[in-house]
Amino acid sequence: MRITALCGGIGGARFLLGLRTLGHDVTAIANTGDDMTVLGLRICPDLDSIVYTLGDGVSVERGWGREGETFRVRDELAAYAGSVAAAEPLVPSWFGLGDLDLATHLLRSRWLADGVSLSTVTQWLCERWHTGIRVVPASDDRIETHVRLGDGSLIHFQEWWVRHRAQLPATGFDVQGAAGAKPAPGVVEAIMEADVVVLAPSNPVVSIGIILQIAGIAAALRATAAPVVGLSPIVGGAPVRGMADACLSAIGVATTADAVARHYGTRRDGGVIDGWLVDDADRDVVDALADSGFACRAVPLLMHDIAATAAMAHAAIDLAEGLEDAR
Ligand code: FO1
Repeated sequence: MRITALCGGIGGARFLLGLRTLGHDVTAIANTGDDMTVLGLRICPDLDSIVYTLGDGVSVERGWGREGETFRVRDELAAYAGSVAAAEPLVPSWFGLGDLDLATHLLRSRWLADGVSLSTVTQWLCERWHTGIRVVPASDDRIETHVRLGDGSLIHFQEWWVRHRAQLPATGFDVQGAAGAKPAPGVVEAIMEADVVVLAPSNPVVSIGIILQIAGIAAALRATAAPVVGLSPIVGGAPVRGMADACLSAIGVATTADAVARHYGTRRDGGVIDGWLVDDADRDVVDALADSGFACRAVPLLMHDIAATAAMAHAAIDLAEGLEDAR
């Protein structure tokens, strides 16, 4: 079957590892709102988490960057920033660029500067990492998520997420570049021609939510003949990983499996999903969501290992297959 999965970084990458074992023809559409330029290098955290994870090169402990990483260049940059005034503003001391990771950023930045699209750059990187599935950025146009703080100021998502651990109260998220951004080549087709579309258990606001802001993608989800099924990234009232709760509260959505489903909405009511998987811990919301038109099931949603993740992916596809041609 042709499965198209919308996903963010760490959680999305883990989910793809399990989905890949089912042997379907998978296209992953990845968030690029986390992207940032550092010292002239284009950093694409979610794409890199996915490619490194599928390529078995990721630091499993961190979920980002490389296994066996060293940070000698980062420390050398910090030494410059600490002693040369002109260097200080260029070096984000809170953002650890690993030595192995730098090879990816150097090549990607050179190719982008030569006019190669991010899609093609990602395809080339996948050739080394043998990802086994197609990995496509949601857009080839540059978008960057910025966080609106209480005082109205904006900071880059990475600074909010990494430097401040999402502890600065946020009132919203502005995606710079989203207005003119187009879906990357093949993205709309991957949604329209899929047998099943899956929203991975990624951050619903700053990962999936950013992908949905790119013109044409939410419309494709609403138009595709394929059933659209999401997996809750919230279990028992808390994010499984990361700080989705801080993102959800910034947009006034409760941190529950139920609230996230309603935030996405059923396609019948103008939303983007038909089905929704919640963890067993949240089985008490299944009936209410079913009454609201969601095809809903409670299954184990913790990605302990690849087998558990594969079971989640299978449950999503099984739920999708049970749905009529949901239009
Ligand atoms: N996350 C951190 O918590 N600390 C870091 O220093 C850090 C550096 C970093 C460098 C490259 C890269 O691709 C990702 C990196 N991340 C880091 C993860 C990144 O912030 C992700 O965007 C988030 O984890 C959310 O997906």
